[in-house]
Amino acid sequence: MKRVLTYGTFDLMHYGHIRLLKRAKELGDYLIVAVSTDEFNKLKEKKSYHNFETRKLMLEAIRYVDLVIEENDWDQKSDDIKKYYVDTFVMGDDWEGQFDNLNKYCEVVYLKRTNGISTSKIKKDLEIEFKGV
Ligand code: C2G
Repeated sequence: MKRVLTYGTFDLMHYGHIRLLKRAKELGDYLIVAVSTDEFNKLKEKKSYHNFETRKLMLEAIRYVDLVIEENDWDQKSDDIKKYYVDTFVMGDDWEGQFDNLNKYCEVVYLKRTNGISTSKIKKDLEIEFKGV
């Protein structure tokens, strides 16, 4: 069984996230997603619309996802790779090169980011659409 691991905030789940998760799953048989806790989001200077529990619930409902774990800090990745016997670590290519150090533990794959969609774009578009409503 080939095990794949990825990390993220996954706020306001959109098709860019879904496409990433789909392609990550296609690299193996079992996909683990580490979702940033609200506390870690503060460290990432990300304010998410949905809290951790909701983002975890939404990820668990996605057919490509087999297990959702917490992401609490930047440095847990190598421990997670060992703990879950991960074969492939995956991130979108906006992170290209940032996690190459993990290739001493497992394969590192960067997948093309989906253009034209992002959580911040959704927030901005809605702000414009509903300004003054
Ligand atoms: N993503 C994508 N296409 C988009 C938006 C996001 O492929 N249009 C990918 C990102 O590249 C990332 C994943 O979806 O691999 C989750 O994106 P975010 O929730 O924005 O995660 P991020 O804030 O990048 O956190 O330790 C790693 C961090 O937790 C990653």
